[in-house]
Amino acid sequence: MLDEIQKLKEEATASLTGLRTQEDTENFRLQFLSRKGSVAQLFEKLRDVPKEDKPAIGKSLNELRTFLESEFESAQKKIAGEKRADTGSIDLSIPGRKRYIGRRHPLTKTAEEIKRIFTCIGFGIADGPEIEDDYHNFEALNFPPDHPARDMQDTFFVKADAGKYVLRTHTSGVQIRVMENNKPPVRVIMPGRVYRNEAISARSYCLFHQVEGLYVDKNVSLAELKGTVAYFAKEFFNAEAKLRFRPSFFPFTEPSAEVDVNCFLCGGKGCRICKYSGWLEIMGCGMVDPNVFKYVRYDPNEVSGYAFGMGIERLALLRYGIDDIRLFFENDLRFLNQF
Ligand code: 2U9
Repeated sequence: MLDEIQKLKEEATASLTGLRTQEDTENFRLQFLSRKGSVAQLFEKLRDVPKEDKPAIGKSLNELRTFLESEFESAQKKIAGEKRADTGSIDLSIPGRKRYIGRRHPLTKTAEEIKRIFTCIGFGIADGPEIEDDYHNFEALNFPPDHPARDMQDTFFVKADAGKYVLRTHTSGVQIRVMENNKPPVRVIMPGRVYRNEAISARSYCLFHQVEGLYVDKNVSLAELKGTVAYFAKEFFNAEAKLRFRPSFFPFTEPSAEVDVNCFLCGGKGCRICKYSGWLEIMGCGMVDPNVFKYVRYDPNEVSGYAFGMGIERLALLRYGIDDIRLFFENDLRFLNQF
């Protein structure tokens, strides 16, 4: 019986090496491993084996069956794999799928660059609510009660509490909160989203992003404001940037100015981006109005400060030479993939 087992093993092994098609494998299964196959027939014969030989022969038979089943399974898998490749159900010549690599939004990149520039010279970063109360958005910033910015035409009011809460029109309310909660010196920037009730066009959108800055301490001077703004312009635009401060007016600063940088595209000769003026407006700034200090219980005789504000969209438009602010909000991948 042991000889028969050995013979069957050799026969089956030889047969396994010749399997090529699925039909071959099925024939092999029928011949050796089915209920009436050669292995099963040997198990039948086990009944007639003398009792004392049964354990050894039974063990040998079991080993043969396990061996053939495992070899059969491998042969089956190999043939199935070859078939799939042959028949074209997997086309190995198709180029791989390109992985889409995400990237940062141009506004995020611009905001991160502005934050880097100011944190390098000791400014902290503050954050506050987008739904702001009238006090922090207007009153404490020295806006008179009849100021046009308080009008429905310019500001989004939150309906549930008409008149009391607004979608913040600037991040300045955060500076008020910072001063309410901290003693001077204060040196922070406030990046964030702001809202204005304006007609949507290539130049303006109902929401945009600002970075405002505030420095309050003893003896802070206009010269320090100019130095900080010049440092920013040289870092953000180029080291040769020339600046122009034009007198302006804001309720929260006195004196106030708007800042222009010489056009980095045409070098001041005049081009489409600078509207042929040679200058690009980049921000507003000024010395904090003493009235604002009174609202936060700082003594205007003890401290002074400067503040500035810039629109992130405007700086990104200038930096990347884009002419429509709406592109930043449409999330068209053909636009975003260029950054
Ligand atoms: C406090 C005191 C003063 C922030 C300032 C500007 C000038 C300014 C505009 C730039 C373009 C807004 O985004 S924009 O439309 N901002 O010109 N902002 S000074 O002054 C402050 C803020 C807070 C307590």
